[in-house]
Amino acid sequence: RAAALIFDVDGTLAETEELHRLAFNHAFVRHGLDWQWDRAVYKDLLRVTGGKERMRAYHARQRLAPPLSDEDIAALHCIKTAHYAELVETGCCPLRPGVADLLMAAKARGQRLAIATTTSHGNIDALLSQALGRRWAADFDAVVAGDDVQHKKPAPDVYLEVLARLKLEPLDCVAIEDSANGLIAASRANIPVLITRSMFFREDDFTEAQVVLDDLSGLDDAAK
Ligand code: XBP
Ligand code: MG
Repeated sequence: RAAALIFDVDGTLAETEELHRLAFNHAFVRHGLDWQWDRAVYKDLLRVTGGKERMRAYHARQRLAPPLSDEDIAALHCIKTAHYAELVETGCCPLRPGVADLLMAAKARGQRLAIATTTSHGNIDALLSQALGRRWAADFDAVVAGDDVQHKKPAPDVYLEVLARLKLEPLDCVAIEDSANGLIAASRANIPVLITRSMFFREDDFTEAQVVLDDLSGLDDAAK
C-alpha cells in the first residue's frame, strides 16, 4: 500500500481542459486578438504545458501575428484565469467518476494526499472549493503548483517538491495522472504512475505506466 497518493488536477480530478479552452478563447476576444482555439487545435497545443507557455508557443507559430509582449501574455492569462474561475464556480465541472470515493477511502486507510500540477493555486482552489468544499486543503499534506517550481511538467520538479514536503521516498507513493507529460514528470521523479484516461489525452503513449484505467471508478487494488 502506498503511503501517499499524489494527484494531478487537470484531466485527472476533473475534465477541466474544455473550460480552460473556453477561457482562453474568451481572453482572446477580450484582448482584441482574432485567435480562437477549436478542440483539434487545443489538443495539439496541450503538448505545451502551462497556459502562458501555450499562448507563447501558439504565437510563435503564427507568422502574421502582431508582436505579443510579456505584458500582453500576462494580461491575457489574467483574463483567462478570472474567466476560468467563473466557469468553474457555476458547478459545471464535477469531479470525475471515482475521485471523491478514492479520496475518502485513501484518507480512511491512513494514506496521505498531495497535489502536483501545472496549473495555478487559484485554479486548484476554484475547482476544489466547488467540488469538495471551502476547507478542502485541510485533507492535503502538500499542494505544489506550476509557478512554485522552476520547470513545469514534463520536468519532474513539481513531483520532487511534493516528495520533499511529504518527506517520503518515490516508491512509497503513487502518482495519478492523465497525460504523457504528467507520466514523464512523475517517472523522472521515480514515482510509480496510475493513468486515468481523459478526453484530450486518450491516445497518448502510456506504456511506462504501472496501471492504465478509463477512470478511477474502475480502481480496485491498484492504488492501495
Ligand atoms: C495542465 C495544464 C495547464 C492548464 C492551464 O497540465 O497544462 O496548463 O491547461 O492552466 P497537467 P494555466 O494536468 O499535466 O498539470 O493556464 O493556469 O497554466
Ligand atoms: Mg493532467
